[in-house]
Amino acid sequence: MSSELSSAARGSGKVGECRKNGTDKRPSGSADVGLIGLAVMGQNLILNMNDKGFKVCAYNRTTSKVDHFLENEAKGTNIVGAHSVEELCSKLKTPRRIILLVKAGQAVDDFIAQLEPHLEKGDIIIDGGNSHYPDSIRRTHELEAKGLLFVGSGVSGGEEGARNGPSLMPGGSDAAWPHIKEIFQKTAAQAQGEPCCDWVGETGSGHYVKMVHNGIEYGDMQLIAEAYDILKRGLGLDEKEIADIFDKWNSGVLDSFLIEITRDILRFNDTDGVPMVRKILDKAGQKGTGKWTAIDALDNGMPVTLIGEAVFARCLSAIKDERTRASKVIAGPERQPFQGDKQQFIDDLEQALYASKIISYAQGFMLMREAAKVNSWHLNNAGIAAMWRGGCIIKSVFLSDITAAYRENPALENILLSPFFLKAIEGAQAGWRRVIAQSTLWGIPIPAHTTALSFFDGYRTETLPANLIQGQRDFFGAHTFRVVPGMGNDHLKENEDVHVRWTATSGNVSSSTYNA
Ligand SMILES: *[C@@H]1O[C@H](CO)[C@@H](O)[C@H](O)[C@H]1NC(C)=O
Ligand SMILES: *[C@@H]1O[C@H](CO)[C@@H](O)[C@H](O)[C@H]1NC(C)=O
Ligand SMILES: CC(=O)N[C@H]1CO[C@H](CO)[C@@H](O)[C@@H]1O
Repeated sequence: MSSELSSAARGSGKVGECRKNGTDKRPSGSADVGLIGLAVMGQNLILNMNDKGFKVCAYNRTTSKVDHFLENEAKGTNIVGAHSVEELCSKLKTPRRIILLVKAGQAVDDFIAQLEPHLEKGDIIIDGGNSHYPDSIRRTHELEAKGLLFVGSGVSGGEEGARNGPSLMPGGSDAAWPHIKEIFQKTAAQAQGEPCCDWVGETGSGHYVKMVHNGIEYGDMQLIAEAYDILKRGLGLDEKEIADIFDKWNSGVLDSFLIEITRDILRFNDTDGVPMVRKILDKAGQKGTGKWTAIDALDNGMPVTLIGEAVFARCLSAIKDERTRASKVIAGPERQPFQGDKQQFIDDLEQALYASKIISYAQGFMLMREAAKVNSWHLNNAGIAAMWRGGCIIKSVFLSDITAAYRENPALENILLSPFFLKAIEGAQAGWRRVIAQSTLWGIPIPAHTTALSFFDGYRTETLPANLIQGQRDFFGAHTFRVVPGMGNDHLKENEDVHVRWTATSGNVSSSTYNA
């Protein structure tokens, strides 16, 4: 319905013209911030900002929604409404701050185009939706070219977070931050007396960090599910016993929202007294943000293996019918009852989950480090960890330790190299290996835990077997290789791409030579 309006707005060039001659001042008003999109998230965020003392102007394309909101949820508040984007813009203080909470994709571009004619230089459009970060990079450049400012902000915590304090991850036009800082930081969740919101960095970095956050969420969930499976099928515990273990873990190093709700889910019975979790079909869904992180990791050549495995584990769960058929045909190892010390094993499992989680976050930060390099972002690592401490699904005590590690050493190459996490992994390592060995013998799949340990063993290894891979590549494809420093000679030159005649029929030229 808005396509006519938006193409008209796009073609008009009105914003540029009015700014060029500098005369055409747009009418402005008294509201601190505007918000477009009155679905539950939008309504809750408005109510939250209102509670924090900001005057919000609400707009929805279906204007009856605005009236309904003002007469119901927003009754008796300072919230005002608008029936058009023009009216919305005229009710805002300058520089105007407008938050879009609409469906990611074309709807965001359409609203930006509708807003442009009613905006002035320095006004700020904030996309709080689930946009893919390349769109936010593009929108930052497009709006800055027109004298406007753009912010792409990750918003995490769902409807509940939006109402009571989400984790907010804004990035984009740096010049926008001083104008939105107070609203954002007051509206966000607070953890240890600090807001779960800070400036992330340039262009699409806010949405990028939100994407990685979601990927990490996939990883945390998969790790917890694997621990549950080990307790259930390995140790043969029931829901209540497992819930008690999660309850205990929730006051230790694993203290987090996801551990807490796992306990509560396991304790939840259906009306007939049967634990609800038993009645839930084991087919996991996904909306794509975990997949985006995994794809981005592949694109950037970063070994973010745990998130990748977490996404694939959901894919494997989804082919339930095929698994059911296979389960009738393919036998695993005979499941021996556990012989050892149960409590020791449960403690080992806590350490295994903790160590694997450290690896997952280390991988996530490695990915952000690479993305920062590729996109010329100056990412605020300590700030990112701090933002995730509260208000969002992955909130945990653990994130305070990551925050501390980056605050202590902002140039920290990898959290695994920080004194705190070196010690943590050292303490966890033996139990971690025992749990993985035992689960493998049981035939219980724990892809996230095993990939974490394999990554760890690879990361701490100076010499990997990639020498052989390079030999194979040169043997069959003349792809060349580099010589180990100190082992060169006159036919194997160091610091050069060299090729060996592996057989009498090997070519004399490397593939790079004949490609040229
Ligand atoms: C759920 O049912 C179990 C028995 O199956 C019982 O022990 C437990 O107390 C019940 N939990 C709740 C929260 O009612
Ligand atoms: C490779 O080069 C050597 C010496 O330059 C020559 O004798 C030989 O025939 C070449 N082999 C092939 C497969 O081209
Ligand atoms: C763009 C926009 O404002 N749309 C929202 C208006 O309200 C309805 C109902 O809550 C939402 O579904 C729309 O997304």
